[in-house]
Amino acid sequence: MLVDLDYFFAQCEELRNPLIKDKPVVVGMYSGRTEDSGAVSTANYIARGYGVKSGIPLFLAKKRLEGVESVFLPVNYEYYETVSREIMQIFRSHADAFEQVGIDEAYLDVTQRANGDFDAAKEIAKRIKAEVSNSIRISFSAGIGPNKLIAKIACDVQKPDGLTVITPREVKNFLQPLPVDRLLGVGRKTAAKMEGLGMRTVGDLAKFDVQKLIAVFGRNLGIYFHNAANGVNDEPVQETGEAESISRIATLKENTRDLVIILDKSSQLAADLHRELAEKKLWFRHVGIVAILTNLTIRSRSKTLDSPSNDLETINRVVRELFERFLAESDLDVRRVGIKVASFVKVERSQRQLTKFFVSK
Ligand code: DCP
Ligand code: CA
Ligand code: CA
Repeated sequence: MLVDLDYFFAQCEELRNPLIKDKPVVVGMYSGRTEDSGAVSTANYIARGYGVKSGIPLFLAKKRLEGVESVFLPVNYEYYETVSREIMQIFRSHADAFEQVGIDEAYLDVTQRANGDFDAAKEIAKRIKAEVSNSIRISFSAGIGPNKLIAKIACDVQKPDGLTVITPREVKNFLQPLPVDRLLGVGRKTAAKMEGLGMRTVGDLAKFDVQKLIAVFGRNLGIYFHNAANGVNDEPVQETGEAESISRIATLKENTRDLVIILDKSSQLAADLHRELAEKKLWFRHVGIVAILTNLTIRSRSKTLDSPSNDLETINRVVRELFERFLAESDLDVRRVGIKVASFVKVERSQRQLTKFFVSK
């Protein structure tokens, strides 16, 4: 089963302010340069009715909603993560194996508890829907299929609050008419290439000679495309662990090479990032920076610490060191700055390690 929370960021905003529910709600990533610069993160379904969707510029969204009483809000990622964490806990409790993908999506292996029966799996989905709706008041869509690939595509069939089941017998008819780009891994370029070879639908791809596919796309991709088009996919639902890194990024008010301005922004990011570290009780061994330059190239630098740390001063000190070195090596202005910490150690463990370290010395 693949579950995907409906219009997630916007639904979270409706959750904490139900009064906005009847209006178009647009959540935007404001770049901070001018009042309306930035892009739409997501929008509720009322706003989508006016052609507002993820990725379009905010000024365009404003234009499409001209004269309509609507609500524009900035992204509040931390809040959405709290909501997501609570829901994911519920999802996890209903699965034999659980794999979260991104903030609003997860795969649930329910094979065992449904006894391999698709009607039983559908009942499980209904129970989860009721529980999430009663306790958190958030809706989601679910797709159920014989494997992850089918579940994911099935989930997109009906939204919001959808529930679509594709049994093994239905797989072929379900996939055949879909355009090739509905398969994970088929982007615009690949789709164009396939179209050039006479494949427009997944059915066309399924019938296409696998050796020819391999000749065009290479062995791994060729076989993957062939299998996917035939509904064959045996990737297991993989239990997900802790995040591997935590990062923050922001746009500077102006393009600059001024260390003071850059450090001013990065220390704000560091403070915010450090709050998350403290909350998750994580120690880190790795600090990094990224700089996105005026020509939009991305540069990064990082440093591994001698011993794990959990303090804000360390982050700021290393970030300063890295930016000083970076600016000495590059002569372009910086447009966006980001910081990252990684190689985590859980606090309980690192304290024990540190204690051991002191005792043995
Ligand atoms: N998101 C974003 N920018 C994008 C796409 C998505 O910031 N270009 C964020 C906002 C979304 C969240 O990720 O709420 C989840 O993305 P989805 O693609 O699942 O889209 P939604 O949940 O918003 O809508 P849907 O109901 O179609 O799932
Ligand atoms: Ca979603
Ligand atoms: Ca999603």
